[in-house]
Amino acid sequence: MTTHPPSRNVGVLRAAVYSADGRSSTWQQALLAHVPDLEAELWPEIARPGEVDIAVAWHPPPGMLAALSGLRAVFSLGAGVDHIMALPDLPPDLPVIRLEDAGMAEQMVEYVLYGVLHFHRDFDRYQTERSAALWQPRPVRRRNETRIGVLGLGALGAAVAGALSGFGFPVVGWSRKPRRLDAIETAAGRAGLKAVAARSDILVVLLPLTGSTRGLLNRRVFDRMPPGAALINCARGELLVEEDLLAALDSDQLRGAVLDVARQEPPPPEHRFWYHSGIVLTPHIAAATRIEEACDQIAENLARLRSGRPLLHQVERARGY
Ligand code: NDP
Ligand code: OXD
Repeated sequence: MTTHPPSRNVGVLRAAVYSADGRSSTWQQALLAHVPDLEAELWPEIARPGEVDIAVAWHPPPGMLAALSGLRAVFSLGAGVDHIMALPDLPPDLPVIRLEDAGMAEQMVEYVLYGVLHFHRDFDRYQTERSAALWQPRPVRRRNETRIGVLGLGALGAAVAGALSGFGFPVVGWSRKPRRLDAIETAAGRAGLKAVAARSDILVVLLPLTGSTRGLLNRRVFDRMPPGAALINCARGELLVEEDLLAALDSDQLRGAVLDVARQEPPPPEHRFWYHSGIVLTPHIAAATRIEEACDQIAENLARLRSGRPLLHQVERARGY
């Protein structure tokens, strides 16, 4: 159920901006350049918190939304909104807006293609053999012999599935509701997940983190995958039961994993993700928000907010994404 923000006849909109990655000022300047009649202040230096209309945030600290008592919407500076949905002070009816693509789909396609080729062309095995000074060419598989499953067929998953399929890999995609995509087999629901896992030599994860997806990548899924299959998780660390992945790698049920995310970021120094030979670990860089595209989306939504029209890319609070 999407809710419409109340229309209010305001000339100037007031925004509170906060980005936990230290780029709050960059966002503030970009928003001011894109949106006429916007007053944007940096959290927590807000002159009249009760008169702020919108929060624009990446990982807002607890207490920020509660202090902005007149908020009409909160905008995520990323595609994911789990950092907002988890806030204990998130008002139940406040519209939560996410970014859709905003330059991320193209980067995500590149990241996943790298991961897929890592396993498809045996770069993981050559890397291991190199440390033993082993010079051992392997036969090259055809693309149609490496089956790929893509979990999540939204803005990013559908772009990735389409690109891999266009490249000649057989792709099956999985979503919550049944979806149709050109030239891509699709499945939905829990039974669909079992079937997708069973036929994925490489499983790519592009699901949002919600109550239904937390811990979804676990031993049961890994046991269903073909022996020697691989995982690419570029969504959220909490989707994965990390101990189950490590056990699956140690027993050779899985051959390797490319991970852009972890339950704790960065993982603590002693975490096995840092030094496990079967894991490629990157610091949450698969796809970064492009500021220009993001500001265009926010500007369009602020024009809608002013005129009382429904906002774009609004999260369905009940389903969590
Ligand atoms: P979307 O909301 O566009 O798509 C989400 C997809 O996941 C939809 O296809 C949806 O199904 C599916 N889905 C959600 N819940 C379930 C479920 N319980 N069972 C099956 N399918 C489900 O998200 P995006 O594509 O924009 O982004 C996906 C995620 O990628 C983000 O939430 C974020 O966590 C992560 N991300 C990571 C980045 C990085 O750099 N590592 C960068 C950007 C995003 P349906 O189609 O039926 O609705
Ligand atoms: C996002 C991310 O959700 O970068 O946009 O993780």
